[in-house]
Amino acid sequence: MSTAEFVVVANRLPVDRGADGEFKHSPGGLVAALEPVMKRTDGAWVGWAGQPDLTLDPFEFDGMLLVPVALSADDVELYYEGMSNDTFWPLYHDVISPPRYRRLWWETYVEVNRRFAEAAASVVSEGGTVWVQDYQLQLVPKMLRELRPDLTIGYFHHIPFPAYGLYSQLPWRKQVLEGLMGADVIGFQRVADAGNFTRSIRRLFHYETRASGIRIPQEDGSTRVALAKAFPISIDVDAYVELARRPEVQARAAEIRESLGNPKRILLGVDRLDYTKGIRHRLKAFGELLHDERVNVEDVTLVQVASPSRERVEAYMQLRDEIELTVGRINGDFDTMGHTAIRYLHQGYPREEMVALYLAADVMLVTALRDGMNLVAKEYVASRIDNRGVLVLSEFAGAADELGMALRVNPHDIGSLKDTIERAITMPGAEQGRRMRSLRRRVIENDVDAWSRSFLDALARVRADSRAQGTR
Ligand code: GDG
Repeated sequence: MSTAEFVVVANRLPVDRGADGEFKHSPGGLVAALEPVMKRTDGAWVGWAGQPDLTLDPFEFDGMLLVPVALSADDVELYYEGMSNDTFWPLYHDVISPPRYRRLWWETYVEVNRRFAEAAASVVSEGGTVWVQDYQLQLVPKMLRELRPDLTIGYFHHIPFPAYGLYSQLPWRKQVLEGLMGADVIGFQRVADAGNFTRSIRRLFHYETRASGIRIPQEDGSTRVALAKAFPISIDVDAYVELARRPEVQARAAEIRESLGNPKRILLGVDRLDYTKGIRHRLKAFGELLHDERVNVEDVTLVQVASPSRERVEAYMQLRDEIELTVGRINGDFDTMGHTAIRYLHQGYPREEMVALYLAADVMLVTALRDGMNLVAKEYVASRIDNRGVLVLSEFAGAADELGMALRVNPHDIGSLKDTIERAITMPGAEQGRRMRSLRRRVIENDVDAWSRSFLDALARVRADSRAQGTR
């Protein structure tokens, strides 16, 4: 097999396999983020093709070498739905839903991580660079370093890293930290996440941690330095601006408003249907505003896109039932023949439609209870080329660190959430413009290309330093 100097390892390959067996680009943000680097470097991407029990040879796709890792139906259930989505996901999102700790899930997680590490080791060239993505693969950095000490290894954590008081619940807390410390650079969304991580290292390993890095003692008596730092992820701003400028997308935005009965204000929520996103809190606040007659169904409509997600995990099935019960009750109480309170859509849409929705929405509601970054907030801002619209943004989303001119809110405080939504609905155009211009500057300066460049520059620096010190 041919080898590559730069390799990305992620749970999923950047493609979806259609019913006809043909591969198409999958629309995810990570693909957009890494595509430019992949093309520059003739890179390879190691990941699962998305279907259980499918064994495929490596193949070329759009200038990248794709290296599929096979997962059995049992692996999907135990490593992916179990350990990743029912243990790490709730634990790392501050136990909003109770994490489940199952030894069999953990054993499969270790096994599958080893498979990813071996696949990466087999494809990366001597002295090459591997960039591991996210919580499904936390053991890969260490496994890879053991297999290939010549490599430079980066890891990026897309979700929050919790405080030690919560993290310490994890029965395998030391193994996971050891896995991550196998990387030269461990990237997080927020400064607070990097801080939680290094505090856990100090508590469990007593290693010295400084701004310049964690000092990890090696068996031969030397010290290896690993950098843990925040690199807030972003979006392909130009792609959203380009879509927002298209006349047909703007026409579609007008059509959406029309089909909702031209309400004075449209509120919008766009989330994977996930308990971390605060959809229930948002619905509760909106329902109470209608009940209190602070908003009127003739004037204001909430559009909630809740794209289907992790539908085989119990907590997600329950959440869907609760949300749909709430939406049904609110609509039953307040709808008129011509106007609906909530237009609820449990569907996924093409990106053009998402941008049309962003353009149609006067107020974007991002009320996550915990979120690594939240790209929807940035996509809304990027799409508002008219410098209008109001972003209501939870302080528990990583995006809140950068987007200071949003209306920031604590979604647990329903009273204040209601006040903030009302303030957004009634905000004068001049104030909207002032805030949106400032938000747009932030998002434009810090797009996804800047994100990947800053991470890879940091990785290159650590590599140069460790070579200079002869630790590699
Ligand atoms: C994880 C972290 C972090 C959603 N519905 C549709 C659709 N989407 C797109 C959005 C956005 C993406 O999915 C969701 O990204 P988020 O950042 O909001 O959330 P997660 O999926 O939870 O992502 C998160 C992220 O990783 C990156 O590091 O920000 O904190 O949890 O791009 O637009 N896209 C289309 N149709 C839909 O129906 N086309």
